[in-house]
Amino acid sequence: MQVAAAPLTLGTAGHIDHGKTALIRALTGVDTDRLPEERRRGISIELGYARLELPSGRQLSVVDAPGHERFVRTMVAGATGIDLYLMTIAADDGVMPQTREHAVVLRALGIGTGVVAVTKTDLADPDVAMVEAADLLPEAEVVAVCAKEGEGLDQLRHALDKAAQTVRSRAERSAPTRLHIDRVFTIRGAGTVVTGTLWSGSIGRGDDLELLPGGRRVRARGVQVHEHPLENASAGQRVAVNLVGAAVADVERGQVLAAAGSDLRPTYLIDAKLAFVGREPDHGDRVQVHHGTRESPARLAWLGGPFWQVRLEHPLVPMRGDRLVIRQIAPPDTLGGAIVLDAHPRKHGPSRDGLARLERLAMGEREEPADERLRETRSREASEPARAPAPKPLSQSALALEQRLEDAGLEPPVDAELDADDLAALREAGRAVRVSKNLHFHPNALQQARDRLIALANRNGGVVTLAALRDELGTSRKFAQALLEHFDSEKVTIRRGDEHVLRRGR
Ligand SMILES: Nc1nc2c(ncn2[C@@H]2O[C@H](COP(=O)(O)OP(=O)(O)OP(=O)(O)O)[C@@H](O)[C@H]2O)c(=O)[nH]1
Ligand SMILES: [Mg+2]
Repeated sequence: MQVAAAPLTLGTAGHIDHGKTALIRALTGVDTDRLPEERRRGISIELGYARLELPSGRQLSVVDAPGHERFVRTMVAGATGIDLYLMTIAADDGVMPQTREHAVVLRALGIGTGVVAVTKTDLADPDVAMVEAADLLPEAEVVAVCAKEGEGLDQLRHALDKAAQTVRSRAERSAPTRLHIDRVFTIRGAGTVVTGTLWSGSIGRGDDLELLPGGRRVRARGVQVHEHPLENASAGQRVAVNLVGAAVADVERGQVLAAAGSDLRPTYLIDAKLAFVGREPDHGDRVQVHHGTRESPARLAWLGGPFWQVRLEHPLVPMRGDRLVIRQIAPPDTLGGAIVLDAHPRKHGPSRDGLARLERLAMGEREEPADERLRETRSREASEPARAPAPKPLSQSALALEQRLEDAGLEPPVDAELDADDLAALREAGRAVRVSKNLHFHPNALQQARDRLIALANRNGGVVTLAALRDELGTSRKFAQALLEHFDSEKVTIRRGDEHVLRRGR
């Protein structure tokens, strides 16, 4: 008798045009390139979904990722929560940049089980690509296939079955319910539906749930897996949840759907153990951090050894033990990954005690709940953004104002032209920064100004003048003056007469 194997999710990976979508279609009959633009351009843009039945009877949820270098962030969002990978390498092309980058992403996410398909064997001899594949992903079985002629597909199915047997299903681990939302849409007569890979826990009809960040309470009106309604969906598969209590406009991709009243909270600070594939970043570097289907720019503050504090510009919703993917912003590239050790630390730098604690956490040591509560209080006192553990949803007018500030860049309107309440709400949410008595800047604009000021100073022996900064930013004297004073007060620079000197360590 066939015992239903626990659900697992398979994610594709591989360079653009290496045959991921064609292979999934050959295996499942589903064309995951469903957007008109995808069909016209012949490339995948969004994540695609299908169900795959293996020879053993095991069902896999499949997430088909795009390979284009501009869509690596989409691939990361798709790869989050998968249990095993299917990497494709075209026989006529071999290992290419996104083959490598996707391999780095999979490592960073801790996904160590999968199969490599060397594709398009009708076009070239697969031998070279098979050797390259074994080199890049030594743990994986390598199978030569031709999606066009159907060769190698049975062998690939068996290889996937074998790999799946070695993965422990998420449904067997006890962990709080978490689904990282990758799509939001409406179904006529049903209302708002969200989908995602259920990381952990289960979602059943009637469950009380919460959307984070924001904290909006919702209820599951219905649950489906691959278009089949279920009473209860367990972790490890693609799940669609029909929500009561939220309109489509209230939900966004990147939010986390969690059990109501869970311990999950948004955070702007994370202490983590980082691992890089190449050069280590410098203290203070700005990077892009991906967690679940969410991402944010962040500064990396070195804490000693492999430990860093990740200081985020937008909140993420991680738990201890979660994986982060760390990417370079320009030129975009994946630098490595991280394991979350403390999802709610206070803002701190390196210290002997701090380092010892992180080493203990990295070894898997548990902390007493009392210590955690103490730290939470301290973190709320010490860190500005952490003071608002669940940022209130901003009003439409505040969001419009944020857009206006962001669009205005380095020449924002004066406060007198703006709604004071909306401005205060944005300031509280960290989405507007008071720079002088009557000027607020968007944090992104401020970040850009800071980067350019530092670069300018570094080109000029560590010194900037008002005139030089004004020319560098292409803005007026008024704005450059306000920014310089702000950065003096932020201790980026220190004023010496008419010059502003970059502080050491910047
Ligand atoms: N000759 C031949 N062509 C193939 C084979 N598999 C895929 N192709 C072709 O290669 C092109 C790219 O295939 P896709 O499956 O779209 O590649 P992909 O990896 O999904 O591409 P992205 O999602 O954009 O990264 C298409 O024109 C396919 O028809 C194969 O086995 N043989
Ligand atoms: Mg594709």
